[in-house]
Amino acid sequence: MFDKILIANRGEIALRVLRACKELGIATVAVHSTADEDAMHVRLADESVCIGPPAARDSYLNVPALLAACEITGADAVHPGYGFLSENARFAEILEEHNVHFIGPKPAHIRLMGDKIEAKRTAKGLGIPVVPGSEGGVSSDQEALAIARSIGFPVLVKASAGGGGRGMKVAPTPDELSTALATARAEAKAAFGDDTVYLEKYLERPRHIEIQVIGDGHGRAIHLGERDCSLQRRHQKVWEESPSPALNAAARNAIGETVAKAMRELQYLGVGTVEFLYEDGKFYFIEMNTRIQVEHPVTEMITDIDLILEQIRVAAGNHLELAQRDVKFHGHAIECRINAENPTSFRPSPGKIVHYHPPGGLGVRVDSAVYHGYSIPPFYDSLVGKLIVHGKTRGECLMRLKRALDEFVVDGIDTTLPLFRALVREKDIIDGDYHIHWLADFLARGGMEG
Ligand code: MV4
Repeated sequence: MFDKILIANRGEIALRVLRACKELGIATVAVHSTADEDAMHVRLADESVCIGPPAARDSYLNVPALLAACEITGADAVHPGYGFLSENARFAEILEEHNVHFIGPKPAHIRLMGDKIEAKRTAKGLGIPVVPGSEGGVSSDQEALAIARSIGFPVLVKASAGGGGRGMKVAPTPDELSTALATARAEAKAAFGDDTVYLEKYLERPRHIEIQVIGDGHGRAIHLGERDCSLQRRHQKVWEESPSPALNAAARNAIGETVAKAMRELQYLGVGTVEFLYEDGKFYFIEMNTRIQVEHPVTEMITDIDLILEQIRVAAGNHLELAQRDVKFHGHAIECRINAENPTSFRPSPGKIVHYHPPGGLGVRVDSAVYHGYSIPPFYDSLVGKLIVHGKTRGECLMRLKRALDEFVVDGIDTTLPLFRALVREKDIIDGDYHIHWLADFLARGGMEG
C-alpha cells in the first residue's frame, strides 16, 4: 500500500480523498493555489504545499510544481480527483517516469477513451451496444451524406476529441448536414486543435444512464449498477440518482454484466464510468470516463462500497477482493449539486458564506469543503457541496430530500438550493419521468418563476 498520497485537487473531492486516506492510515499531502490558503483540505491534510497563483493552469494544472511537491514531501502516489489532470494520460506517464504512482487507469486506457472515435470502436468490438453512425471519422460531405441517409435523419455531428457536449451539431435534414459538419469541425479545431468529426443517429429524448465499474488491471472487474444523470443544464449535471427510475433489475444486470465483461477483457485498472443514452428500452454507448466522478456517492450509498478506498487499493496493485455477487443494491439515493450560482440566471455567485448550516439526520450525507465564514473564490467551479440522500424506496428518498433541502442554510451567496426545492415538488420528478432535455424545458417554461 502507499505510504503518502498527494491530492492534486481542491474542494470537496480533495476532502473526500483525504478522508479515505485517513481511514486507510495513509499520510496526506494537500496542494493549493494562493487563493486556497484557507481551504479545508489544506487544514486537514498532514502536510501542504503551495503550488502557484490562483489560475488553475498555474497551480492545479501545473505539472512541474506538482512533481516538485511530490519530491519535497516524498509522496509515493498522486490522487488526481476529477477535472484538472484526472484524465491527462501524459500526466499519468510523467508521474510513472518519476516513480510516483498515478491513482487512476493505465495511461493507454485514458488515451483510448479520450479519443471518442477509438473509444466507440473499442466498445463496439467488446460487445457494448453503440449508437448507429459512421465507422470512424467522416472526411467529405458526400461520404457524410451517404452515411446519414443510411442511418436516417436527424443525425448528430460529434468531435472525436470532444466529449461533454463541445463541438456537437444536429443536422435535422440533408440540407443542413453540410453546415453542421463545417460548424462542428471549426468548433472542434478551435477547442481541441483536432477537427476530426463523426456521425451518429440523433436520439431525440433519451435518458443519460451511466454504469459504474472498477477493475484491478489483472482481469478482474465488476459493475456497481447505474446512475441516472439525465437532469443536466448545459452539460453540467444537476441531479443524479440510483437506481434509475427507468430500469428494472433484469435490464440493470444485463447492461452491467456486458460492461463488466468488457472491462475484464480490457484488463481495465481503476474506477470508470461507461456512459449510455437510453431510449425505448435500449442502451447506446456514447463515452467512457476514466476518473472518479462527482456523483460517485450515489453509488456508495446504495452499495455500501467506498469507491475511493477501492480505487486506491487497486492502484496500489491489489487484486479486487469484491466479486460481482458481493455487490448488493439497497434502497435509493439522490444527489443534488449545490452550486454558488443564482438559481434562475445561473450566474456564478462567489463570496463569503456568512451563515452555514448543513442538514443532518438518518440517510443524509453532505460532501462539501465549505464552512461558516469561508469565502468561495471566483477562480474555480462553483460547487458548494453535494447533498446526497438515501432512503429505502425512491419515495422515502424524495421525502427525506425535501426535508434536508428545507434545513440547508447557506447565507451570503446565491445558491441553487431553490432550484432543488422546486424540483422535488414537480410531478415529473416525483414520477421519475424525465429525460436529458427535461430541465432545459422546465427552465424555459419559467418553472423557477411560477
Ligand atoms: C447524443 C445525443 C443524442 N444523440 N448523441 C451530449 C454530451 C455528450 N457526452 C453526448 N451528448 C449527447 N449525445 C446522440 N447520438 C444527445 C446528447 C446530449 C446530452 C447527453 C447526455 C446528457 C445531456 C445531454 C444534453 C444534450 C445533448
